[in-house]
Amino acid sequence: SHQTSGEPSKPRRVMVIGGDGYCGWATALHLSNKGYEVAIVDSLIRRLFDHQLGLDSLTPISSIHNRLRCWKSLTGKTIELHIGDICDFEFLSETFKSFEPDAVVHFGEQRSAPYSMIDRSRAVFTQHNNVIGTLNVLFAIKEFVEQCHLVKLGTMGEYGTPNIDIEEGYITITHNGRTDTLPYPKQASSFYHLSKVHDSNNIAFTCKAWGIRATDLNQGVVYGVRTDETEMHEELCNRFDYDGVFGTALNRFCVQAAVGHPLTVYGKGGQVRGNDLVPESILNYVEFLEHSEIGRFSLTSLCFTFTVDQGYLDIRDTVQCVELAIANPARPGEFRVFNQFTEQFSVNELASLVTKAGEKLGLDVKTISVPNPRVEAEEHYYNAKHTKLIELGLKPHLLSDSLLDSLLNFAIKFKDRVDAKQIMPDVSWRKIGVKPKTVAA
Ligand code: NAD
Ligand code: USQ
Repeated sequence: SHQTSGEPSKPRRVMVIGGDGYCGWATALHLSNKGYEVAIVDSLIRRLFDHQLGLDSLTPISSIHNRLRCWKSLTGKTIELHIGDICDFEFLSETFKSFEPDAVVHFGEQRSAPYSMIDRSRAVFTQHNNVIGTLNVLFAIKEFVEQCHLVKLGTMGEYGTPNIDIEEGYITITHNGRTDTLPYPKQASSFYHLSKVHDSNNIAFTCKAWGIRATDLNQGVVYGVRTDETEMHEELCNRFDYDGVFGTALNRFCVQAAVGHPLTVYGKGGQVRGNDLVPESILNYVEFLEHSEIGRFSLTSLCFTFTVDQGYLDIRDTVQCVELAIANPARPGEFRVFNQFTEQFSVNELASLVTKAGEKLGLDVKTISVPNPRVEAEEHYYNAKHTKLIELGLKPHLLSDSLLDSLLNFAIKFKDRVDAKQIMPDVSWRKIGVKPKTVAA
C-alpha cells in the first residue's frame, strides 16, 4: 500500500482554491463525485482578466453559482463556495476555520506566462498574487489545520531546459568528494514561471520549519476539455482558452485548425516558404489573412529546424493525479515533488499531429512559423522523469487519434465563437516595459 503510515484518518474534506478555473473546476467536480466534501475558494479574477483583455473562452461557461446549482440538482451533492481573494488573510482565515480542510489543492494563481510579461504592473501582480497567496495558505494551515496536506500546483517550467535529465524535485550531486541530495536547480523563463519557483522555496522552507506536509505537482501543459463530470450537463462545461495570452499550445492548435487559421508554431522567422504569397512579417500575414478567404490560398509545406520539447497531459489526468496525491498524503514535514505530465512533445510534433487529425476530418491545416515572442531555447535536450505518480497508480490517457479527433470536433462545434483577432501572440518577452499596456490596442 502507498498509504503513508501514521495517518490520523482518510482525508475527506478538500478545499479547492482556484476551483472556478480550468483545472480547478474539473478537479472540484471529480473530487465531489468521488465522495469528498469539497469547498471551492476563488476570487473569480480569471473571469475579470478576460473582460479586461477582451478575451473569452471558446466554450460558453456558466457563472460559478449556476455551475454549482446544476451540480447539486444532477447529483444531490453540495459544493461549498467561498468567493474571495486568498491574498486577503482575514477572508482566508474564515474559510479555513469554517471548512476545516484535510487537504487543500491550490490552483488559485495567475497562470499565464504571457500575461506576466505584458508590462511591469502585470509582472508585479503575478508575483504578488501567487507568492503572497501561497504564503497565506501556508500560514492558514499552520494556524488553523496543522495536519492539513497542501497539494500545490507547480509547473515543469520551474526547471527550465537544462542539458541533463530533469529529476522529480531533487538531484543527488557529488561535489569535491562529498555527496548530497539537493533541490533540483530552477531556471524559469517568465515572471509567471518564476513565481512558482518562489512558491516552491517558501513551501519547502515551511515544511522544514513548521512541519507542514506538502506536495508540489510540477504539472506540464494541460490539453483537452472534457472530463466525466463536466460532460454531464452543458452548464458544467469547462472553459477552453485559445487566445494568445491564456491559450496553451495543443488547445490553441485545435481551435486554429477548426477555423482555418494556420497553426502558430513559435520559432525563428524566415522559415515560411509559400509559392503564391510569402508574407514579409507576421503582421503583414495577419493583414493578409484578414483580406483573404482563408483556405483558398496555399502555403506549401514548411520546414522547421528547431524543437521545443515539453511535457503534456490530458485534463482527465490532472484530476486523477490530484486525487492520487490527496489519497496518499505527504508526511508531516515532507516536501514531496511530483512531475505531473504523461508525454513529451515538441511543438512541431503537436502541429503535425493536429494536421493529420484535421485532414481526416476534411480540414486543410497549414502551419506557419511565428517569430518567437518568448525568450526560450528552441532546440534543446529534454528528458524529464515522471514516475512517482505512475507508482501511485496513475493510468495515463495518452494523446491518441480519438482524443485529437474529439478535441477538433469540439472546436468545430464552437467555431462561430472564435475571435480570430485573439489568436496571434501579442506579448513580447523582450519588449516588456514599465508602461501599462492594453493588449487589445
Ligand atoms: P485558471 O486561470 O483557469 O484558474 C485559476 C483560478 O484561480 C481562477 O479561477 C482564478 O480566478 C483563481 N485565482 C487566481 N488568483 C486568485 C486569488 N488570489 N484568490 C482566489 N482565487 C484566485 O488556471 P488553470 O489553467 O486552471 O491553472 C490552475 C493551476 O494549475 C495554476 O496554478 C497553474 O499554474 C497550474 N498549471 C496549469 C497548467 C495549464 O496548462 N493550464 C499547466 C501546469 C500548471
Ligand atoms: N507555443 C507555440 N505556439 C503557440 C503557443 C505556444 O509554439 O501558439 C509554444 C511556446 O513557445 C512554448 C510551448 O509552446 O514553448 C508551451 O507554451 P504554452 O503557452 O502552451 O504553455 P506555457 O506558457 O508553458 O504555460 C502553460 C500554462 C502554465 C503552466 C505551463 C506548464 O499556461 O500555467 O505552468 O503550461 S509548463 O509549460 O510545463 O511549465
